[in-house]
Amino acid sequence: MKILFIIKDVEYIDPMGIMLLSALAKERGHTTDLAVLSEGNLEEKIRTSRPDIAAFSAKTGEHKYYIAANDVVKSIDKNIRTVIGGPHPTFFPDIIIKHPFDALCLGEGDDAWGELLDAFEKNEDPSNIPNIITRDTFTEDVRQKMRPRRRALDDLPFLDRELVYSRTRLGKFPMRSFMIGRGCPYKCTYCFNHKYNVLYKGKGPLHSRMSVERIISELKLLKDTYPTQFIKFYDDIFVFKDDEWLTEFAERFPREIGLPFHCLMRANLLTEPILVNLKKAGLSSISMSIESGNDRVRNEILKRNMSKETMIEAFALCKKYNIPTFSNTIFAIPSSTLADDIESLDLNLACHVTFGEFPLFFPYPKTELAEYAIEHKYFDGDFDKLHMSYQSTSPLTCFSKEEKLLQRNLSLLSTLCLFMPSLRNLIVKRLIKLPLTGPYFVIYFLVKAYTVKTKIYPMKFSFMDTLRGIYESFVLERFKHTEEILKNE
Ligand code: B12
Repeated sequence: MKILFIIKDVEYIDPMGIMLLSALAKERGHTTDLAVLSEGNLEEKIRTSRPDIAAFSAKTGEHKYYIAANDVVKSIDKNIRTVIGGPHPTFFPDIIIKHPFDALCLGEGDDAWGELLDAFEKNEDPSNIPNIITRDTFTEDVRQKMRPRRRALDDLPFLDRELVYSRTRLGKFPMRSFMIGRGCPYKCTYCFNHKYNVLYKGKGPLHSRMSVERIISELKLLKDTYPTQFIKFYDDIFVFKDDEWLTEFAERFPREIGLPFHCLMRANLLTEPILVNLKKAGLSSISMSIESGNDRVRNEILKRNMSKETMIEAFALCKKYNIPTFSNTIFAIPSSTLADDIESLDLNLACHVTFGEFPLFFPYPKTELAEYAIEHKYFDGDFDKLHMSYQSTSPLTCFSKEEKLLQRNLSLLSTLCLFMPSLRNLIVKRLIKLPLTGPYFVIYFLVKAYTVKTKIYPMKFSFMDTLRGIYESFVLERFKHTEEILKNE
């Protein structure tokens, strides 16, 4: 069969979900193709590609583009089977009741996807396949549909990067994304992981990862096939402890791959031996989230369970080893105030964070904090209204229009403040009050482009590629920071 993956757009991170699903489909002898909605030629693509199946992988916010694209597919040929999976439908399976998708995948799709393709090929009813639901078998209690978590990650095929690299600018972009494992045992209330763990309760370990051998074989092939200067490991937490796996990784990765990399860590897990091993392996920069500088908000509302001191020490350790840091901090959290957001900026300053982003809290389906926001009537539960990016305006009703302007301005200017800490008082006392969000966005963009390129993901580009990159990332960032107007609204 021919499968057409439909994605909204490409950013600078590889869409690993569809790359994996494409590889799995090819293993079964199917062919795959890609349509990118931002190119604006979906109808033509469907008519020329003539797929048997159209597949969508959806996060909350982008899901609405896929609902609209599904309508286009069905209007052209209702016999094309359409399937949707990913975090949004996993936690909002009702989407299959409201919209004409033929199947929906809950949670991991590695095995369910293959079985679904077999059923479609044989014209069989896929309803009984674990992790798959159809309109006829929709149930509120999706837990009973779940198969155990996949532990054997080494058996998964290498990502089909060609699907995306041959058709988009990612082919030439020399930073490649990779995930070595799955799962996170922490209970942060804004993140999908704690609910994923409830969905999979009793169905396998909370975290699994690939062997070093498996990682190195895939990255070797990747490096030999595509221009590659830098690896971004995108696991929520790259290492949990200083163990044999890490020793082997630190010894083999520089020898057999020899590329600088970035990974994500949790401050309370970062010890000196772990950092020394990561640096030996080629660590070039690291992400560690601060999320909130206020103890109540961080530990009671977000359930981060981490002290300020722990974070300051972890960032100081990175400074000691000369590793630039990237931090994420959430502003406009339910029950918080602007003073809390300023306290968060101050903790970033105390940590001497190299580059930071300060998105606004967005409720994601079924997460504890989204339920809290709905319960307190700060959010009406209509996820279709959400902007695709949490860097736009707070969707909560508990903040006034004036407060939202201050939050946005502080969010943009905090990135500048980390770059020039002496501006802190001017920003906090004066600049955030001015109606200059447009110019602040331009400043944010310039600081981000410079710091990310020189410190966080240092790579070499030709003059023309640098210009093109600046233009393309400006367009992407502008979209993330502005209110979107859907054509069909
Ligand atoms: C990499 C990543 C990104 C990349 C995405 C690149 C891309 N185009 O895919 C970037 C940085 C751009 C990104 C952006 C955002 N992200 Co993000 N991201 C991730 C991350 C870390 C890994 C996703 C991944 O590639 N996993 C590896 C692949 C193999 O797994 P997978 O995609 O989940 O796919 C598996 C299953 O889900 C399933 N499946 C998925 N799709 C489909 C489709 C079909 C047809 C089938 C059958 C099965 C199936 O099968 C796959 C194999 O098992 C996850 C966290 C995580 N640990 O998963 C967050 C995560 C997906 N992101 C999240 C969010 C919130 C965002 C943003 C909204 C944040 C923002 N900046 O505003 C944006 C949204 C942008 C957008 N395009 O919509 C949330 C989503 C929550 C939700 N309810 O949707 C997550 C879960 C993080 C979290 N902690 O909660 N993200």
